[in-house]
Amino acid sequence: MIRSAAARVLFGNWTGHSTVPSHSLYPHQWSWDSAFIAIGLRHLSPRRAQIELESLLGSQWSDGRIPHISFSPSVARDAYFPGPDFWQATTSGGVETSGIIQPPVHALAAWLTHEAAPEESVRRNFLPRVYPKLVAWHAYLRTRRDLGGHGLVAIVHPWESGMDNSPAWDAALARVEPAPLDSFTRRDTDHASDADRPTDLDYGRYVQLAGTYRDHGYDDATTPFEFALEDPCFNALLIASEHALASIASALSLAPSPHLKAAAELTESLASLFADGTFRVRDLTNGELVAVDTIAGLIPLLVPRLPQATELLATARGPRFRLGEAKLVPSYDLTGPAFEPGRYWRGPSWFNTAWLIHRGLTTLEQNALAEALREDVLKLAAGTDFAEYVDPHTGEARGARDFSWTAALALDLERS
Ligand code: 2M8
Repeated sequence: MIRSAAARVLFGNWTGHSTVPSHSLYPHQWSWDSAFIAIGLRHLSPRRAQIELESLLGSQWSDGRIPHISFSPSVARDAYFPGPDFWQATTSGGVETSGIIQPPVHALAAWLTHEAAPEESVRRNFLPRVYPKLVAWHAYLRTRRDLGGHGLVAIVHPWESGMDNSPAWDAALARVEPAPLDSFTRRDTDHASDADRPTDLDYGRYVQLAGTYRDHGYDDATTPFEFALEDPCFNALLIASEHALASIASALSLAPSPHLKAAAELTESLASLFADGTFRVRDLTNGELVAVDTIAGLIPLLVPRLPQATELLATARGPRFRLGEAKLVPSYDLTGPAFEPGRYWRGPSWFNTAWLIHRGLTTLEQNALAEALREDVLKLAAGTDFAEYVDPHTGEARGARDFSWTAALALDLERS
């Protein structure tokens, strides 16, 4: 049942070479969405899953970065804000893109896509074609984005975290002078309730930060970043993806050791973000850890052989996130002062983070918890028409419906 409903969503959102997260709210190709989508698509069409990732890699910049949006030329230029006219970025291959990035789930997705149908992968020469691009992507992150010199990647915009209006960004964002509200027109609130989306003040600051980066040619060495933070989710996903690159290298008869070394170094550096039983964001403006607990701090559960796993699992099960009792896993501390059950990344539960936590629980052999979470994902995805996110207390649908990664990841868990 869920398989055919999820397939309907994914085929409906397919554009011929990639999948939009949602035709109404997000009508282009998004970076980490495509990775999650491939993880589900591989069960319907391994070939399509490969093409999804290959088309995203087709928008890679010459410096190695994978932009967070690859714009579709067949969609109206003002259908989404900020669109191609705002970002003013075109690759040497002529693809219009944004200039910021999103969390690096891609190598993990590529490996899982290969594993789903190794023969089709070999026939299409999938791994040899994507491997060098994924290596260049990670090299960009580890060299150009280690802005704090701690051996961790820094994000320079809240959108780069994928968790746009997370309360973890509030203090850093408060220092940013917002762009005037009459200088841009939001499109998101045409398609989703104002109460489910970031505020206008947040948007003014997002626009300001993106505009500064753009006006400095997206140059990481010369942009005066007002917002630069080390995010545990982003770095944990890089570690998981380095492990995946090691598997890909082995499959190609190449040495896995550089990737295992990178994963070990990153895991050691990640330890410097551990405080109060969880991983926290480091604000590079003052060097301090931000005492705000979000789902980002729990994502390191999926890091193989994580030294802090036992404590982190206790935090996930405790009053802040109530893993096993709440619907999926809340995006923000249920006891925190900024908690809002319906507003985007400030409390609601998301399906991609549930999938990542499920992967962590499986790695840790927490089978009962993993199975309960898997059942919750399947029930809520089917029962909400594949909502973008849900209220963590009631499971009520929020944001877009027929949302691609919800369908893809439910499909993946249905098969696991
Ligand atoms: C949301 O972010 C975009 C900006 O990138 C937006 O609000 O317009 C986030 O949930 C992000 O994680 C996601 O990749 C994107 C598309 O689904 O939407």
